[in-house]
Amino acid sequence: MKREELRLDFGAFIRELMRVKSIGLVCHHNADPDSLLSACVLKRILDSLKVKATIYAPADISELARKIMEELYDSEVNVLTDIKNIEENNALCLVDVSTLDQLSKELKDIILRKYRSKLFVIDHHTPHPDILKLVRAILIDPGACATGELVYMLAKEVNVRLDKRDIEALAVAILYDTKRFVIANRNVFKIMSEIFDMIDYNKLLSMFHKEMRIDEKIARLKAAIRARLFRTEIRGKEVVIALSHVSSYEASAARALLELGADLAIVSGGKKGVVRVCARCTRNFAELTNIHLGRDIMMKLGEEISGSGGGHALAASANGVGNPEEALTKALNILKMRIGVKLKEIR
Ligand SMILES: [Mn+2]
Repeated sequence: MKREELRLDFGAFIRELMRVKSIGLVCHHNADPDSLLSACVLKRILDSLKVKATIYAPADISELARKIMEELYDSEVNVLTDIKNIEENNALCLVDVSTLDQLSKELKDIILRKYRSKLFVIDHHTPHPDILKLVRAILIDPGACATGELVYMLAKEVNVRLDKRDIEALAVAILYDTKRFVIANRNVFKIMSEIFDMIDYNKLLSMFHKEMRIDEKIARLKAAIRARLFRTEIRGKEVVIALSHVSSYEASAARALLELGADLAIVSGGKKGVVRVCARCTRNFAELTNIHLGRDIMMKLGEEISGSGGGHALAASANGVGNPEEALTKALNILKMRIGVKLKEIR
């Protein structure tokens, strides 16, 4: 199957699924709410069509996804994290998976050995060609915001009535993948308007809330108290940089400093000679300075602290040995070299 042949044919997809006696629905590595809840609702659709479906989350389930699934379905939906019996299924359907690399090596081998032309995919990412060579039927729309969106449309197209829990599960999948509608499209709002009277919107939103551990709260507050601040002007725009240290929760502390107003936050931490440094910056800072935190700061810092570092443009970290305050000074020096303008410390 070629890329050009991606077109949404709900009828054909379900017809092919109904020819299968038993199917394993496979979530991606560290299954998120979109992957897991889409699989749950897809199973309920298949149940009502008398197709035996089993859900697998072989490389585990994210904490949030598990929590929400339990809140919605109690213990009614069974998800297997063990794949020892997965080959009993006549076919597999990958849910929210766009490349076999999102699965374990073991499962990838099983698919390549046993499920050529017996693979289904329902997903909203651009598929990797490795998958398209193996599929029997697909429902892939890279323009969709969540797999939950496609599962909802599938249920509607094949006239399967979903109950309140299923509708809420799909709403959560959509809320999660759209970052509460920050990334959305017309169809997302259309679906939400269709289901809005059936869901308890505030309850669903509150499911995303996770109470922070007391240690994490304290680490964030200590990072704020101890922060050294620098200001500078880059291409006519003033920015503020915060440096701090904590004993744990460096990443969370760096995010907290950004939320408080820093354009760049670097937080070091660690105990017993092991040191970890995390950096976070705003997109605005990255664009102004052309600094990629992983490549330009943390990779170098990793070398300097006899460890390794790297990451993304806006979020990166380094691990090594030494003391957290020295590591911070090293990070500051790398930054000074790279930024090319004077940093003035705010006293
Ligand atoms: Mn997704």
